[in-house]
Amino acid sequence: MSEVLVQISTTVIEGRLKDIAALTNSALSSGLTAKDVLDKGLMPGMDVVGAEFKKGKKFVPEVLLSARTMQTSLDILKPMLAEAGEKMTGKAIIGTVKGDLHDIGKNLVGMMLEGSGFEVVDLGKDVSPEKFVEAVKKEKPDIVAMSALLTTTMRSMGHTVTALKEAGLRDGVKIMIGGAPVTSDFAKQIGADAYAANAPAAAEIAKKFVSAN
Ligand code: B1M
Repeated sequence: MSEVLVQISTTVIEGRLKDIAALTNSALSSGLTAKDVLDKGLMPGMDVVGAEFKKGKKFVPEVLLSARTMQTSLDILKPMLAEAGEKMTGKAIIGTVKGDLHDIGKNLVGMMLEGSGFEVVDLGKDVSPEKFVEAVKKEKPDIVAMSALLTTTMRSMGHTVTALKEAGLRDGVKIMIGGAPVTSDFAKQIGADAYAANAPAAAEIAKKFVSAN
């Protein structure tokens, strides 16, 4: 594999934010495509970060730095990917549910999804069921990802599933939920399709959902 792609992977793994733009530009000027940089440089790097996080070898601040490093490169690549009509893995909308202002975990999940090739529409925090419904109508995503960090706001996840059902949109999307107080049992209880314990798990589950389509 091209040396510069190996360097890009390593730079993501090590979270060397200041080096990634120059490396991305150098890969592109050497004739590699934006898709090469994404598939053979950024994604393999982020896969390693996800695996190390799962094993407890990397911690949240390091993962965030790697995700930001990847994001910086993606910002350069995105217009080229769009121009080349490259198909993304899928489309996801993500938000922290109504009443909840915690967004660090949600941002991490969003970045991991982007690192797995998803187009991510981030609705932000304190997102009402109605806003999720509007966004599903407008964006037509494959995945709806919800985050909640408070026991008091978890119930809004259920309200969102109900609102999507009432709007006739439930069957067109896969619904994933996560956040510290959330469990797999709770996901079943509210009729979500999956619970993800952390950002790499969310990305893995989302990839499985779209590849099963
Ligand atoms: Co708040 N807070 N907070 N807080 N806060 C907690 C969550 C709390 C556990 C602290 C405590 O009491 N020990 C507690 C909740 C108790 C409960 O309900 N069980 C709490 C409380 C009570 C509150 C307030 C009510 C405090 C007050 O004002 N009295 C208030 C509520 C405000 C509101 O939301 N309406 C409040 C406010 C805040 C700050 C604004 C100060 C700040 C948030 C800043 C921000 O997010 N921009 C804050 C913070 C930072 C925390 C703690 C310290 C850290 C949360 C965090 O970012 N963790 C937290 C205590 C703790 O967890 N140690 C706490 C790091 C993050 C990477 O992890 O979000 O769990 P996490 O995300 C993980 C997974 O959960 C999963 O993947 C992520 C990465 O692997 N995941 C998903 C998350 N979302 C996912 C979505 C998915 C999949 C996976 O979709 C498919």
